[in-house]
Amino acid sequence: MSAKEDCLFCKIVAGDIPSTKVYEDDRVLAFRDVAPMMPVHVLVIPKAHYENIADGVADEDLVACMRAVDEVAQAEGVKGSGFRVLTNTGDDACQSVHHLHFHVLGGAQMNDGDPSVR
Ligand code: DGP
Repeated sequence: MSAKEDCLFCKIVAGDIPSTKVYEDDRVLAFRDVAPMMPVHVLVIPKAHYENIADGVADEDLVACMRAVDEVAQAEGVKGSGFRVLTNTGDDACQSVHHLHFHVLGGAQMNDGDPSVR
C-alpha cells in the first residue's frame, strides 16, 4: 500500500491522525469531514495515495471508492433522500488536500446544479 510522507489523509489512514470512521474496507476509508458543509458530509478516500482523480487511479480503487459511496449513503440514511458526490481536482477547483477524496454530501436540499456548492 503506497503512502506519501506528509500527506494528511495518509496519516488518517495510518491512524496517526484521528478521524470519525463511517466505513472501512481493505481499499477504502470513509470518515466525517472536519468542517461539514451539510448535515451529512463524509469523505471517501482510497487507502493508496493518489493526488486526485487525474493521477492514474487503479480501476480497483475507483470501483472500491464508488462502492463505498453507496455504503456510506446507506449508513448515513441518505440513500433514499438523495446525495451529491464531488471530487475537487486541482487549483481551479480549490482542492486543498492532495489525496484523492470524494465528498458525500446530503441530509438537506441542495441547489440545482450550482458547481460552487459542495
Ligand atoms: P477539498 O477542498 O476538496 O480538498 O476538501 C478537503 C476536505 O478535507 C475539507 O472539506 C476539509 C477536510 N479536512 C481537512 N483536514 C481534515 C482533517 O484533519 N480531518 C478531517 N476529518 N477532515 C479534514
